[in-house]
Amino acid sequence: MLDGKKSLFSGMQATGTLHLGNYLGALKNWVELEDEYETFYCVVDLHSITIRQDPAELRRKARSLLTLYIAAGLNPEKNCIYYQSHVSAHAQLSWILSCFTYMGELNRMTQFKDKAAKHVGNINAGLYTYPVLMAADILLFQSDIVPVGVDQKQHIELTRDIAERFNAIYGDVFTIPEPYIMKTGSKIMSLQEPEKKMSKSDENVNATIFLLDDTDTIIRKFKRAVTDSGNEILYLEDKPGIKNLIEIYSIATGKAIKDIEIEFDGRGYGEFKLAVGEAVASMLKPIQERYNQLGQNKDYIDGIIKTNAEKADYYANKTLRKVQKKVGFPERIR
Ligand code: ATP
Ligand code: LTN
Repeated sequence: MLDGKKSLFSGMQATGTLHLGNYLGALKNWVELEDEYETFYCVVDLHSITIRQDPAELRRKARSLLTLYIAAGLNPEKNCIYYQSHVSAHAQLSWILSCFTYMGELNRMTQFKDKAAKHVGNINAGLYTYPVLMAADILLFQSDIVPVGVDQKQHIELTRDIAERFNAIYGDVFTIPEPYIMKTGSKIMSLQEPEKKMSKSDENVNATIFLLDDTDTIIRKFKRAVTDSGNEILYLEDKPGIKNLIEIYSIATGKAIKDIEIEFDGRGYGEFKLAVGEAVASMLKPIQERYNQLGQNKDYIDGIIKTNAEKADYYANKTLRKVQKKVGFPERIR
């Protein structure tokens, strides 16, 4: 809760280009929450450097991501969209919370295990304490909910544990956040290996639909999507390839899964894949057009970056000051 209104925080890393999983699992759902919540959507550039980045590329990608947030429909007048590195309270609270997080807890984080396995040459302490910084992000804004894909659930559970531990010692300092995960779209699978989630860092480009892919590329990737044995369009657990495509088509068109099965009864995989590709391309087209327009409007984006960082900084520091006082840091003399 912030100033009597429910609040929420979510973020994405400024690495790679956004893909359909990021959009359907997270971003698309964010757009519907602006009236009910005080919202904070962050480009989490501090998290990005847990993997080695090229500085110029990181800056470019961070700006592109922030622009995509707006292009996807987040109104920057209503939603606070900003860079994590512009609000120093994130790093400050993260340090304090790291003193309330056990190594045993961090050892259990599956994202750490996955990333450590992928980057054996650079298993740095930041990669390990990544979830603590994420807890700081969420708790700074007294978030009631955190809209994410299902892969982030474990991090939010840890955030709750840290917040409860802190509150048990110092009183009611933090709101305890709930994960907000959609039933459909919260885990979009790779088009090439449908038992793996769609990911930015997949080496096979055909596995992932990027939000800025053009129509031909999107259709080509869907045509090449790996499907299961058989030829029927049915939503079944043991047919992960076609199940994933049905789910994507359902969200892209707003049609119910049952109706899709009826619509494509007897029509075969080839025809269905083309329909999915076309539906996704037309869902993404307006976002791409808006993204290109916004890219030409430097002053407008700069203005948003400035004013929203100030707003985020104000709320974040309110919580940070409270925490600093609770743990016993001396008050500032003004
Ligand atoms: P990487 O593949 O490099 O680990 P990522 O694609 O998982 O990156 P993140 O920046 O970690 O991207 O995730 C941003 C948001 O998108 C999070 O809320 C995450 O849960 C969601 N998300 C990521 N992948 C998927 C997916 N395949 N399906 C649904 N949601 C997803
Ligand atoms: N770890 C998240 C990104 C992230 C985030 C957050 C999401 C960083 N801080 C706070 C929600 C709330 C990911 O998607 N990989």
